[in-house]
Amino acid sequence: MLLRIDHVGIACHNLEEKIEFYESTFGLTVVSREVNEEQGVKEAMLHVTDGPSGASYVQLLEPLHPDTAVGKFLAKRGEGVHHIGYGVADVTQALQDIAAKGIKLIDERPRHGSMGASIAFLHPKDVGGVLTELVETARL
Ligand code: CMX
Ligand code: CO
Repeated sequence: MLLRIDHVGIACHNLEEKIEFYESTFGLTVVSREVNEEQGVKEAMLHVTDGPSGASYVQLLEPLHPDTAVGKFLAKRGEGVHHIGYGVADVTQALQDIAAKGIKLIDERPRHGSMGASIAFLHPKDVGGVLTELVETARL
């Protein structure tokens, strides 16, 4: 069901500072910057590599307000890995298959993610403490 690691989501206080760090330390390149009001984030995707089933990225996330998913996470745990995003061919189908196994979904239906992707989150409590995102890449 999982095609690849699409991205690792990293929570930070200052997006511009973290972009500079990832660029200068690892030589990564920003391919997209977006504000996603629905998810409560200002974010950047940095390209890591291309594989047979698509690309992989680092997703840097700064909260728009303290009372958001990433804002609450930062207050509780500080900066660090926030979630893992896995590539899937069909996010609606994957959600249905995973829900049928009794795993709690955060999103019953896909939402809009970075770069036109359709995304959905699974609850960390049912995935061993890992907030897990499913990503269906936008078709060109
Ligand atoms: N990873 C693992 N556990 C997490 C977590 C995370 N990122 N965020 C919260 N939790 C845990 C908390 O530690 C807490 O555990 P305890 O009950 O043991 O203390 C529990 O989940 C509840 O946490 P909370 O702070 O009360 O937060 P909420 O329940 O309000 O929200 C969650 C938690 C996961 C449902 C919410 O963050 C969410 O809906 N996330 C999905 C959307 C999202 O993260 N969007 C931003 C990224 C967008 C993108 O990738 O494009
Ligand atoms: Co993500």
